[in-house]
Amino acid sequence: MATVGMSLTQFLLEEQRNIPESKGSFTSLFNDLVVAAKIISREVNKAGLIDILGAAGTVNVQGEEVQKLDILANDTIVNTMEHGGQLAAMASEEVDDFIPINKKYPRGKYLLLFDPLDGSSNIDVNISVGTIFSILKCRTGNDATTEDFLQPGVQQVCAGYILYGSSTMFVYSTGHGTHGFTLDPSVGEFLLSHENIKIPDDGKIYSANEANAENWFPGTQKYIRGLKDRSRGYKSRYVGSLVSDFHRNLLRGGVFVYPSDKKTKNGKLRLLYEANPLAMLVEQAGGAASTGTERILEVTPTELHQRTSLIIGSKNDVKEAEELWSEV
Ligand code: P6P
Repeated sequence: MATVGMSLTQFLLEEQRNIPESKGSFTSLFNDLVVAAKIISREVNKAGLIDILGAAGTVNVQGEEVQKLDILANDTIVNTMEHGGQLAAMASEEVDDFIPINKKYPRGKYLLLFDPLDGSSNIDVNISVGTIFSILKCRTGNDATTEDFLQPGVQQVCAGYILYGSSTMFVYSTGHGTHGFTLDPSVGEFLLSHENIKIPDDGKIYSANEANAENWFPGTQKYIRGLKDRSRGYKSRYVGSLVSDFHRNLLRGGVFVYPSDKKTKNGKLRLLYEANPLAMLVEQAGGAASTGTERILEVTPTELHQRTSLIIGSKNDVKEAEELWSEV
């Protein structure tokens, strides 16, 4: 029986008891991920104090300038996760190809995909950033290839994010609800603070980068224009950090829209390690996630760093957007 303040590790063990086929391997993998999250949290929270701010000068596969914390977060996850013996391979937003497990370590049956520090361009101005992760089973055993990662989001066995904000939160789902834990630095544990999160069916917040409006397709423009009708009482809230915008809407209700448009035909956000994990979390919380024309979790990926149009949040808001959506 879960109680507020229960540690994430205890909660997971309780949850695993309800999943007959689960062995210790998933729990061991998950606990390694929790350790990585605590290390990244420590570094992100120190960032203002040590000379780690500022771009590292390199450019990642997305063509974006890489901040030093991006590198640290990526390396922390890889180094913490690779020796646990539960992974067949990993994939990171920061790395072109998938990351095989060093031959000196045993391999397992899971695949870990992650955006190590989403929203990193906000680090220098102290806006919250986050790690987003997705866990799949490697269907070909433990000798992974890129194709093993190209599974629709409904195949995820676990998804979650860590939000490094005014407090550090770990939010995850294994398909049995979406649950939130808050780090108590004095104990060094994530403690249950938001059990079985439910997103309101209707929100009063919309999140979109309206500087892109002139490139939006007519359906998007019509949808957002409709939300501006003052009688509907919507507020616009856009941080520019996906995990922050998503987390606020998850708790209060609302919709986040980053559509494909005339300039970015495939959208900006990544399907495998951004849209899919958040889509699993929001559906487990009673919300919805769509490309505008298709349920995010049913999109069959064709490449590792594939982009997607994303509408995600309160189910009735997403439904209204889909009714108006157009791709031209
Ligand atoms: P724009 C950050 O770079 C990010 O990947 C997400 O965290 C965020 O939601 C989005 O891009 C912001 O993009 O084009 O509005 O700056």
